[in-house]
Amino acid sequence: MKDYESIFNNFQIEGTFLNAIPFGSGHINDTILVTIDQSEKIIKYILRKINSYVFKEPKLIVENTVSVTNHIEKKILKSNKSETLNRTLKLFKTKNDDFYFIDNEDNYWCVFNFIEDAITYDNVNTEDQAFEAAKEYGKFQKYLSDFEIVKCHTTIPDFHNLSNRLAKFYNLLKNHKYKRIESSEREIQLVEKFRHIEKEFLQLKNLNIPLRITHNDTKINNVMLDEKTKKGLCVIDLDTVMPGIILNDFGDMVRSFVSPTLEDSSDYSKVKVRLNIFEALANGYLSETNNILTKDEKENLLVGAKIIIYEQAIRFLTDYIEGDVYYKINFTNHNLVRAKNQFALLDDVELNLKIMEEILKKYAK
Ligand code: GN1
Ligand code: MG
Repeated sequence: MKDYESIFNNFQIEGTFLNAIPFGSGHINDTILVTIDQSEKIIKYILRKINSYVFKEPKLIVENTVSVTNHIEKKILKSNKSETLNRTLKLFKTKNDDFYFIDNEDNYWCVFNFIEDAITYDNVNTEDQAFEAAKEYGKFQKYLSDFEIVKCHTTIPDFHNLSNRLAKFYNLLKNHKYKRIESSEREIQLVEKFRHIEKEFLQLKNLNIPLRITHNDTKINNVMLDEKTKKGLCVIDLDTVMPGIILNDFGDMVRSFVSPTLEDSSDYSKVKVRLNIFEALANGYLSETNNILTKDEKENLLVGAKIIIYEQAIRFLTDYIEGDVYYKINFTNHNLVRAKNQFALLDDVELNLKIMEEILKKYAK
């Protein structure tokens, strides 16, 4: 185990270190909850190690996070909601005045404030949760709608480029060193079955779908709600904030909100679209963004959902075949289970597409 205390001591934070425990359910970075005694006051912080296999230039992630959190802070100050300022994300500096510390193994570490009296869910249970979480992502998009794209780095090129993901996947299948290809036969057929989604992805180029600053990981557990009021509080996990299209953010919300199951549940028959949850999501998100989205964006939000779910299935399957090099796993076939789950969800989205489109039209005006 890392010596979290000595890493944490590099930051400009007073007090006595009490303890550090792993926190949250991210698949990529390590997140640690640190507790400090500051003159008899117990204060918590989030210590985060950036995964340098995934993020080739961690410094750029930190730069993006600093500029995005500063931009949001200014917006909050302007909107006279300064009481919520201490409940949005903020990075702390090191004693060298940097926003990151590099350890002797070249790992990058950051420290954030811990947001008190807030909750995240791994699963949506109620329509209100879906509404509030989606509204918060909508607000995030609104805050960033005037952020200059050129000032935001693309930290993972082609992150949501479906064609690239497919090309990598089919390349992998040509390589006989991967023994897991044999145990993935059914899922490989499923990649083929949904291949029509790539056509829809490619057609987006011809539409008025502008590049914006997007979150790119709008899962239900990346948004915090106020523990008491249950209202949206703030969007977290800003590592993948970069130029992208809004369809991906809408898509990842659909992917992680609508099913009653977790993304790694092997109870595939229970993986379903809950239409009432979808409606609450659409209502919440569009209540903030309806005025800023183009007609083409609004008309293709569900294409975004199909693309993201399909892409995620391919990514999990790719990682399974490659031998679990990307996502953290808790058991041997974890990535295969995740892929199967996402294919089941994609099936149900396609089945419900017409009715989801009708619902969406009520809010995307
Ligand atoms: C990863 O680490 P986490 O859980 O925030 C992944 C996302 C996936 C997600 C699937 C940088 O996010 O793209 O959608 O897992 N992040 C990266 O749950 O690849
Ligand atoms: Mg993430």
